[in-house]
Amino acid sequence: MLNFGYFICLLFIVREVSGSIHATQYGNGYFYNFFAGDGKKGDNEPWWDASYKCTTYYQVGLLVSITSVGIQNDVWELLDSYGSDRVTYIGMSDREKEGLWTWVNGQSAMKGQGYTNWGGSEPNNYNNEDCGCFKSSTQQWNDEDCDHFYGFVCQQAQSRITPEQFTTLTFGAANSRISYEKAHHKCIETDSRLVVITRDELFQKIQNDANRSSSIKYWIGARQSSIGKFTWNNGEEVDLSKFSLADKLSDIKGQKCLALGNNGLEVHSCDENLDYICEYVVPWDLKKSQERSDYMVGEDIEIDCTATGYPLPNVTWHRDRHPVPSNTDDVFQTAVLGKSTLRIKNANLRDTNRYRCFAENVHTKAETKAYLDIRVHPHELTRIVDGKNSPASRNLYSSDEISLPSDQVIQPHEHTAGETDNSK
Ligand SMILES: [Ca+2]
Ligand SMILES: [Ca+2]
Repeated sequence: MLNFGYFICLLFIVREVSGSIHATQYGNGYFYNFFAGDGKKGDNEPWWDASYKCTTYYQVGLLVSITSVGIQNDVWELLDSYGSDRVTYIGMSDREKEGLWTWVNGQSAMKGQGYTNWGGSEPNNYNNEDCGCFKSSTQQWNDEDCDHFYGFVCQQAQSRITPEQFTTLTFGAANSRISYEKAHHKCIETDSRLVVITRDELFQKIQNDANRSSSIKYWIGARQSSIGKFTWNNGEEVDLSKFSLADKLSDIKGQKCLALGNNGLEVHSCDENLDYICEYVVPWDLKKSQERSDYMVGEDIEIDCTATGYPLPNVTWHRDRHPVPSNTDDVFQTAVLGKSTLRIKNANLRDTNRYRCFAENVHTKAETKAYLDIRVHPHELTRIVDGKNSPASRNLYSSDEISLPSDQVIQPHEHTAGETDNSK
């Protein structure tokens, strides 16, 4: 058995631990990870261990610093479905100096200095409490003992996440070397593909490991096309200048495929029998085509949500925790692999809601989501009151006809207020 047979993504191993919760989310330019356990099992940790798990063990940033109402909302969105009695560690403490509350990113968590959301009489340092928690029951913060076992939320700038965090590599058995075509199909059998090495980081990662053995060569996911160029199996052209090719192309008969050898990339006849490396990628990098929240009655709304991964993820918009239908005329989604478009035709006040975008593929071990609050404002209603013409619309409700979730407050649109004033 070869050493690198154990070269498996850490995140993947941890996700397999029974009795543990792992949820991920994108929002406000951050990637959030929530880890928790069942009782003291899984990922419930004292505060310092939680902090260590974010930075070093899972390598997904720092314990979350809730320095804005947007981040506060993201954290609640992440925790909301995991019970109202939950207490979760967040990235603040006054361990350095009693009473001086500081986020792990260095910003102040003191009342009156930027955004805070402490509970009524908190922080009260009851029996010398030095670590910050998010209480799901109130969605407010409390200081608690640092040695309790709680779940925790990590936060990483979206710009700093890398594909390698989401990629799991598997190496073919060393004693069963096969042709490129057979290796290609072996990977497909496990919903994987021959590895695509378009980033130096992944190349280095594999190369470091492959160097431990002397003469093993691996099929990777690139071959020569009919027009002579080498193409990765995701369609991208191979940048051969990045690699030092050991062999002259003209010396090789038949169709040519790329392999990874001891000295880097090599060209071989596709019929040779070599080892191989498969990869799969859990869904990540959820992106919405726009972050705009405020719309006026009568507008057409169209928002894409895209996700990366291999196999390409299924992406689905939800509203009220149910999938948005695909077969209706006014509010619907159209999905292709890796992307779904939320469409709201001729928006009305009832379309005000929280919309969630989920991504999953066959390898998903955790919930990956982003969300968007859409608010539709009664602009057209004001224009009728003003005696002006209004476009034909199915949406001319008076506001008292509309029942909204209690947490949704419709604010008058600024533009509307200005128009009303001018007409007087
Ligand atoms: Ca304290
Ligand atoms: Ca307290």
